[in-house]
This record gives sequence, structure tokens and C-alpha cells, in this order.
Amino acid sequence: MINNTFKSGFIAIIGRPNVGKSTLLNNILGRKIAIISPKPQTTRNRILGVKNLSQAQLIFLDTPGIHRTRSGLGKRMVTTALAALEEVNLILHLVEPEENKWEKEEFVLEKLSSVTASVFLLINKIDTIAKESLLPLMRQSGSLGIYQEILPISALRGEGIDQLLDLIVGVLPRGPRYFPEDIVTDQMERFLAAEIIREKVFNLTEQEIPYSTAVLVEEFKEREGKNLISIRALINVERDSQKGIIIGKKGRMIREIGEKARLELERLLGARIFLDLFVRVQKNWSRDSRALREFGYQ
Ligand SMILES: Nc1nc2c(ncn2[C@@H]2O[C@H](COP(=O)(O)OP(=O)(O)OP(=O)(O)O)[C@@H](O)[C@H]2O)c(=O)[nH]1
Ligand SMILES: [Mg+2]
Repeated sequence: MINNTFKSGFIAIIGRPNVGKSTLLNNILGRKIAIISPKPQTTRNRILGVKNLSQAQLIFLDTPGIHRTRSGLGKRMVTTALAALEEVNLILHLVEPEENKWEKEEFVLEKLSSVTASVFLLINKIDTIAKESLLPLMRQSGSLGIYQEILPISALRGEGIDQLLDLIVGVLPRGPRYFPEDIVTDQMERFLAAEIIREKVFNLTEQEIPYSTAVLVEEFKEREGKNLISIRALINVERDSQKGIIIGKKGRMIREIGEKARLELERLLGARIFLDLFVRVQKNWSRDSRALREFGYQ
């Protein structure tokens, strides 16, 4: 039966690194499909998440943070983020609630100036500021004339999310249900496994280590009738010294990465997990286009 009031569309979540894009996606879906860390440039791929409402289907694209960069990996990340702008009905531009910091947003604003989709500004992390400081910020951003809506939210606490969903449905066109109702993401479980391991590296290591790490799942086997998945993954780093840091004194670091990743994957996948981690030095992979392809950073 044709339901001619049903609405659907694609919505890109964009912004500078670390503003809370992945946190927002997870909160909207009520489920973790994107990894999060307090460090910038955590997300490296486009992450698709589907939100089903009774009269609408919202398809969100979480993207890597947009920043000026010349590195091989960084350039690919920004290209991935900018490509999402072309495919969507609506763009959510996330910013941190800092006043008079629009110069930081210059690069993103430049990119937004040529898009055809509607754009909402989401001022995120409002749990970190005094309510009074919001008004001048909203006035400032309104004067830019770019945004159809300006909404303060807290992705972490889920504040403003219901109102955001209402506003999104308001601007989406009539359209079909693109994905079956039980699909939350198009990503494979083995990609999620690689990402969760990478998240633990991001959270447990410092300086350049997170940025020199890429995780490749070599084996992802579900043991029939046992509710058990065995995963073998390679943590790639760029130099020998980094390998030592990932392994840690007496193997302590890699054990902690493995333990944290295993516990979380057991929760997310609802199965017992055997997780085997190895560390490999793949010299300067972040500047090597073949390695970047191998690790899924097209
Ligand atoms: N206080 C507060 N912290 C938040 C909020 N949203 C996100 N954060 C924190 O901000 C940090 C970055 O969050 P992410 O969701 O990884 O940010 P991102 O924009 O996806 O970052 P990249 O993938 O690196 O571009 C994490 O430490 C989050 O916990 C919020 O509403 N309030
Ligand atoms: Mg992210």
C-alpha cells in the first residue's frame, strides 16, 4: 500500500573534529555504531545510521571532522566528509558553544556556502556553558544567514534531540523507506570490531600513537550453535617504537586494549568473543595510498 505522507531523506552530520558528531548519531539511534574519544579526528569513515519513526525514515551520515590538512590520511578523511554534503537533503552543522570563535569555522562555512541542501546549526555541549551565554551566540550565528534552524543541544545528555528530530522531519521530502525497519546501519560487524579496537587505542594511548594506528580484522568467525565469535585483528602502526608502546611493559597495554574491546564487543554483538590481537609495523602507512586502501580509507 502506498503511504503518501511518509517522509524520508539523508542527513549529514558535519563539523570540525571533536565537536560531538558521533556522540549525536549514537544518541539519536539509542545504540553505539560510531566510536567516540576525547581526541580529535576519531572518525575516519562515513558511518550510516538509520532512525525509524512512525511516519518517517531518517538516514544519518556521520562524517570525519573537517579540518585543514595535508597528510594522506587526513586528506582522505576530509574528502569523505565533503562528499557527504553532495548526497543529502539536510546538513547538520555541529559546533562547540564558544562565542566569537567563528574564525575557527571559516573552512566549514566556506564549504557550506556552495551546498544546495538546507543547513541546521546545532550548538552542542550546552551542558558545559551557562545558559546566558547562548543568546549572543545564537544571535551571532543567525546573522550569518546560512542556517534554516539554530538549535542548542547536548548530544551527551540527549537534550534537544526530540526537538531536533521534529525539525528534521519538518524539512524532509515525501519518500520511501529506503532501508528495512530492522536495519540500523549498513556497516559490517567486522568493521565495528575494528573500530572498537581502534577506539580503545585512541582512549588508552597518547600523542601520535592514535593517529598512527589502523586496525584490520583478518578473521571474524561465528562458531555455529555456540553464540561465540572469534576475531583476529592486526593493529598496524607506522614505526617500531610505536609497536613497543602498543604492546606495553610486559604486554600490559595490548592486554588492556584487548580486554576493553572484548567486553564492549560482547555487549554490542550479544555473543561471547575470543579476541586475538597482533601488532604489525607497516612503515608510514598513513601516507601510502595502497595501505590506505587496504585499511578501508579510500
Ligand atoms: N560535555 C559534553 N561533551 C560532549 C558532548 N557531545 C560530545 N561530547 C564529548 O566530546 C568528545 C568528542 O566526541 P565525538 O562524538 O567523538 O566527536 P566527533 O565530532 O565525532 O569527533 P571526530 O570524529 O574526531 O570528528 C567526547 O569526549 C565526547 O564525550 C556534549 O553534549 N557535552
Ligand atoms: Mg566522530
